[in-house]
Amino acid sequence: MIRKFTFGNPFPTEAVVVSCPAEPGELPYFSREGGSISCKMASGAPVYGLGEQVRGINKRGWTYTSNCTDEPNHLESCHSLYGAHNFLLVGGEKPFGIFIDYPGTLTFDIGYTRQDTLTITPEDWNLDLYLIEAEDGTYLSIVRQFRKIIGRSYIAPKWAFGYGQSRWGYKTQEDIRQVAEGHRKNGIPLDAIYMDIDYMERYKDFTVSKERFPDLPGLAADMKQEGIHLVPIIDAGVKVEDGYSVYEEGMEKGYFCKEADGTVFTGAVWPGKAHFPDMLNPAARRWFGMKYKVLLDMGIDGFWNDMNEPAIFYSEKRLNQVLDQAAEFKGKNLDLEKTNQLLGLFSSLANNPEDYRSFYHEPGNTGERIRHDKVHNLYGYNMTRAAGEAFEELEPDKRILMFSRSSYVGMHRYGGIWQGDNLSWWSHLLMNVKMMPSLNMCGFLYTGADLGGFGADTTEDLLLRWLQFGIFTPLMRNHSAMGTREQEAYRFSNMESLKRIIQLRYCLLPYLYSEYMKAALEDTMMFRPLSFDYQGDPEALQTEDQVLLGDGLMLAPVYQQNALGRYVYLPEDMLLITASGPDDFRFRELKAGHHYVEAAPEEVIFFLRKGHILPLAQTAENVEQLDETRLTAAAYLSEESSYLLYDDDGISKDYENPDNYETITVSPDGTVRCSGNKGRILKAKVFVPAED
Ligand code: MIG
Repeated sequence: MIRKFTFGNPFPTEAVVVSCPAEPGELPYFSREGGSISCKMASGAPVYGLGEQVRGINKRGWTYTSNCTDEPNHLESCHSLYGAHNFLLVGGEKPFGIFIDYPGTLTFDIGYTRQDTLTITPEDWNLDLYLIEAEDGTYLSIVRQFRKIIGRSYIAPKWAFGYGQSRWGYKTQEDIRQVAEGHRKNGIPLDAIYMDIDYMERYKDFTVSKERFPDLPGLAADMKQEGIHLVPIIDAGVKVEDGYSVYEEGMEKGYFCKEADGTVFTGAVWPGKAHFPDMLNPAARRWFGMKYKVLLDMGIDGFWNDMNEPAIFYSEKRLNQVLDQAAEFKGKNLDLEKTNQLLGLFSSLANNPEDYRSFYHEPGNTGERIRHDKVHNLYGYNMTRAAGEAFEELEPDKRILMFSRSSYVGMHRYGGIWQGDNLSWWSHLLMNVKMMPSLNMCGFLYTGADLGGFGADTTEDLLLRWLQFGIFTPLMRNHSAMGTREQEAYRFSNMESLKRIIQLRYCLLPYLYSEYMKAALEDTMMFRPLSFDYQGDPEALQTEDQVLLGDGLMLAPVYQQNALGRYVYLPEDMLLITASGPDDFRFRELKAGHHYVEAAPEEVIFFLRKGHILPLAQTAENVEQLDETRLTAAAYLSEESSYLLYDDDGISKDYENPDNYETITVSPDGTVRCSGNKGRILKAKVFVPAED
């Protein structure tokens, strides 16, 4: 059951798409004091949610702030990342969900100030609050009800489930061809190459550098011949430059955010001085979205939206103030305090809250304005919505790949997200694991982290272990920052192992795609904490480094350097699958309980649950080449069981077609059959659980 409570005069974020009348009267569960609401958390009860955030799957014991931020370190001590996903699931005797639909800064103190108390504090009380009670006592029913009111999650084209290679540093079309060649020559599968900011002419959105990419349509066509899609980046800020049509049109039509006195706000990002399109204004949004056509017309069919918190390196005004203040230090003897003051001046330039308070949006066509900081968390959402709405208009029957850095609940309908600028740290591999279920709760299904790590130098063992987790995430992209060690799979002495793991991804695709599509179409979660399926099992509740994936899998990634295995907790008997490549699957039954499971550097380990079936394909060079008519169904069962396979053409939007569903049925004696008329030929590999 969902109950809505409205306070003050909320800004219409359009996060919720189902109309839901607000209740009069007191808010249950919570007490309100000053500007906060609080409730007690039962001892040991988990609190889940918040999507893209630091720390555990269970969020208890820290304080988190929804304030979309370009946060380059993702340290345990930070409070905000790029997204604002204000949904929590509070466990206990009577679990409930809470969604605070509020576009400004919002703090969730989850047992930080007082261990047993949850306190939620918005900057003001103009908001809608949704309380969701479990229908059948399960955590999943809370999530599903929430997901139902926020609308169906974005569905990516199937090719976007293949392996992608990216780097901030590919500068020319020759560089792109070399990346393709590096993969193809070495037999490493590849479906996408990402183009970072250097493809543009002086970092201007919707332009292509004539010197470095003289023929993008030709390049895109050649790549497509090899089954590779090019995916360019789009930045939020529009360069200020006379003669640049996007800038000039935006100025003419008044589509950029303005300061209080009506002058257009200037902040600096990559291209230097830039203006920020008013993504909250429907006319400006449509205008910006339609610009993607320039690239669609060149044969591009995927994009990533960056810097849309929006990140601001500095504002013109503040920079001048800081330079004046800094000049006062000239010729002085700077002691520690003075040195820190000087350094502080410069470090205060980027993403300064004062800058976010100095410009406005015009969300309606009424001329009424709202100050940016009050709706800050909606900017990235609406940039991606701009693109999504335009794609709907320009390419109504085709899925376009889209994922964003910044997001708010609601954006999940228009695109996925990548998990931002992580570092090549082992701890960030674990963070990637933990973020998956939290993001799924909030509707973000198409997601993944920069595999191998974005900042800092990766190592070949880290990349290998990270890929061993990345083969399970919908977005599987290797990305790294300028200046760091090159990290394409073919750069390393363990290339053969890396390649074999990437090949494994393609074997798993029938399962991964089915689970993704079912999660999207049924408002459910592809990645779940163990406690969702084993509610009431205290050890499952405490397990933070294993996750359930779809119908029948449990993942237990190795995330420590030099480890040759790991401890795994099995809530029930499971079938251990150890694989080093597409032709090497080994199976072993393990009893419920704790085990040390070996995993040599080149081996990934994961588990098939009792009564479940895992369809596996032969590997392929790319998604298009994948032959899904021949499948092997690995099964762990003692009585006949079935698996619901979803498949479609991967590009059009006929999701509801019943032909997309087939049932694979496997018996303990090894017979296997498949409903539907797609002519699949199945083999079964059945493991019958031993009697206790
Ligand atoms: O602040 O476009 O998160 O993926 O490579 C750097 C350059 C701007 C941040 C993105 C990252 C991308 C980078 N961008």
